[in-house]
Amino acid sequence: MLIDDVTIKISAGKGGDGVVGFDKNKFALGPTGARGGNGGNVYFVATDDIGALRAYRHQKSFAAESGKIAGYDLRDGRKGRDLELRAPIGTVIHNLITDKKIELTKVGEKTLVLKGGLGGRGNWFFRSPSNTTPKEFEVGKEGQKGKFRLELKLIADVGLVGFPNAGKSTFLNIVTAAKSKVANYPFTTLEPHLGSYYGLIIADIPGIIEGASTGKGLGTKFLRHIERTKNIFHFISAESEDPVADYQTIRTELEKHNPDLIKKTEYVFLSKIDTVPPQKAQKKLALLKKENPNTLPLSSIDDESIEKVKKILNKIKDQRFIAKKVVK
Ligand SMILES: Nc1nc2c(ncn2[C@@H]2O[C@H](COP(=O)(O)OP(=O)(O)OP(=O)(O)O)[C@@H](O)[C@H]2O)c(=O)[nH]1
Ligand SMILES: [Mg+2]
Repeated sequence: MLIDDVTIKISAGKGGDGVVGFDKNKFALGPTGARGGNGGNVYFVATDDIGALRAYRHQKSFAAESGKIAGYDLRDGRKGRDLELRAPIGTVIHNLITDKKIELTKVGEKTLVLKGGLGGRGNWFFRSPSNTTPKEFEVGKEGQKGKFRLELKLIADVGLVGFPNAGKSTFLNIVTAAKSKVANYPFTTLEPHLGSYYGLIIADIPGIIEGASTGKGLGTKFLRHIERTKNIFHFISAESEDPVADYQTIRTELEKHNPDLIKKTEYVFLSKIDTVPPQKAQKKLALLKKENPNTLPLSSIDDESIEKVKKILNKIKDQRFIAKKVVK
C-alpha cells in the first residue's frame, strides 16, 4: 500500500546542561564547569523511493538526540545526533503549528525543520574578577517541537485517468517496465503506479467514477498525484455506450477535485478499440474529437496505435528535456 499522507510529531534534541566544577588543584581553584552539547536538529532528506513514507505508518513520534551534559573539566558535552527523516520527492511537508509548508523536489535535498536546543553554559562562563568561584550554570534549552503532515504529491510527467477498466494499467505496462495489475473488473488498480518511459514518468491513477469527488468508489484523493503533472492521458473505453458522457463525467470530477486539472494538456484515447466493429468505433471517435481534437484510437493489441501514442510521449519527452536545458 502506498503511504501518501501521514501526520507525525517530531522534537529536536534538548541542549545538555552546563555544570558547576572547580579545578581540583589546590593552588588553582578556578571554575571548570563546561557547556552542555547542543541538541540534535531535525532534517528531512528527499529520496527517490516513493514508498519512503511507510516509515511513518506505525511509529508516529520521532525525536533527535539530546545534547550531553557538560564535563566538570572544561570539556563541553557532546552534541546530540541530528535526526534525518526520509521522505520521497514530491512530498509537501505541512508544519501544522506554524502553517508553513515546504516541498521536497530534489533527490538528496536536506531541509532543516526543527532546531535543537542550545547547551547550557557551565560555571566557567560566569567567572569574573569579582567572582572567581561562580556557582552559576544554565540548564540546556528545549529543542523545537512540531507536528507535521507529510503529503505525497507524485511528480509525474503524464497522468493516466479514466473510468475503471478502461485499459490504463495495460497501457502503462506496455510502454514502460511497470507491472501494474490488470484484470477485467473495475478498480483493479487501488493505488497509483509509476512507470518510466525513457525517463518520462507516467502515473497510473486508480479509476474514477461519477461522484468520486464526493467519495464514491475510491474517491479522488489519488488525483493529488497528478496536480503537478503537465499532461493528462484520458482513457475512454470504446465499449462505452456513451463515450462523450464518460468524457464529461471524468472532466467534471477532475474539475471538482481541483479546477487546475482541466487546464492541463489533455490527450484523449478511445481505448480497447478492437472490441467494437470499426464503423461504431469511427462514430465514437468522431464524437470525442468534437470534445477534444487530440483524440486517438488505441488498442493494446495493435502495435500501430501504440506507436502513435509513443510519438506523443516522445514529443512530451523532448519538450521536457528542452525545458530542462533552458532552466540550466
Ligand atoms: N481487447 C482489449 N482488451 C483490453 C485492452 N486494454 C485493456 N484490456 C483489458 O481490459 C481489462 C481492464 O484493463 P486494465 O488495464 O486493468 O484497466 P484499468 O483502466 O487499469 O482499470 P482499473 O485499474 O480498474 O481502473 C483487462 O481485462 C485488460 O486485459 C485493449 O486494448 N483491447
Ligand atoms: Mg488499472
